[in-house]
Amino acid sequence: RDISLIGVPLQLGADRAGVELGPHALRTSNIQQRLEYLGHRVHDTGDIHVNRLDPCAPGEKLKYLAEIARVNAELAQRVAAEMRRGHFPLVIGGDHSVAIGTIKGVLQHVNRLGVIWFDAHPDVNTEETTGSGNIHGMSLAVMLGYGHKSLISIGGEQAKINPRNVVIIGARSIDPGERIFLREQGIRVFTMHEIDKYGMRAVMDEAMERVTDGTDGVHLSLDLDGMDPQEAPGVGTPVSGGITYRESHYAMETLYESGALVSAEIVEVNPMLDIGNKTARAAVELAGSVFGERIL
Ligand code: DIR
Ligand code: MN
Ligand code: MN
Ligand code: MN
Repeated sequence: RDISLIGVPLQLGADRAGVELGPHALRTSNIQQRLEYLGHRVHDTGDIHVNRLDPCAPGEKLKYLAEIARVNAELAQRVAAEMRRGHFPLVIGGDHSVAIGTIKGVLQHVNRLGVIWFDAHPDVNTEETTGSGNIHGMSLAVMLGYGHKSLISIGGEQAKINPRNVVIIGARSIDPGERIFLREQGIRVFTMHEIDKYGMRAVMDEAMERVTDGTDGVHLSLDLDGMDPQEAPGVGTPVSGGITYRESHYAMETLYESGALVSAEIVEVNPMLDIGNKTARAAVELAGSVFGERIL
């Protein structure tokens, strides 16, 4: 398989320094070599340029909106172009607002897209419900057609995903407004409670059924804070009680086996908050499992 790496050194969506170093950390942790060892051809297309901005006004509800919209519009074009030449787009962030550009780009090629959202958070806030004003907490809502016009219009307003084909895995920090939104949209959320109760195997069985039901492909949105902070401490918003190292790999291995994956992003790795290089290393190891690495 041809895989195109696209780096997005964006931190404006998290409004926290360090996550812009994520692409560099994943590269120096040998993500390219790891995937090439599995037999893939990896094309590193470099980073998308992000402008440095002055801190925005306090209390802002859509912080750094203009630059985040600009970067994601460019990312959507880059992703669409890589898919046009038959490559699998693997976006490395950067904060989770980059999901907007990735998925909008994928939707130029795949009409009905299933989405696996691996995350401690559901990221379904809007301008109305956000407490932080951070756009990385809004990206899944945008993909469902809710949010600021300058974000939902990227790649066309009709480019969105069906809530029936979205699953969230690992959620354990959900804002009050998000709870209402998830219920209204009927999104299947596998919180840590469901993972405890049924186990990752049963969760992935149902998850894969949902995201492949009537779709033409599946996107993986991998936020490293979905993993337990003991395994992935280098994230901006750690929440204890997360997905274990093996459960995470099992989920990635299942995705690979399905053969349905068409695109992916790995986000929220923050080397400035990491212990050693543990989180970037875990991210690269998970990427291995996503692309076919097996123990035996
Ligand atoms: C919180 C945190 N729900 C927010 N979201 C994060 O700011 O909207 N998402 N950290 O990954
Ligand atoms: Mn090629
Ligand atoms: Mn997230
Ligand atoms: Mn998160």
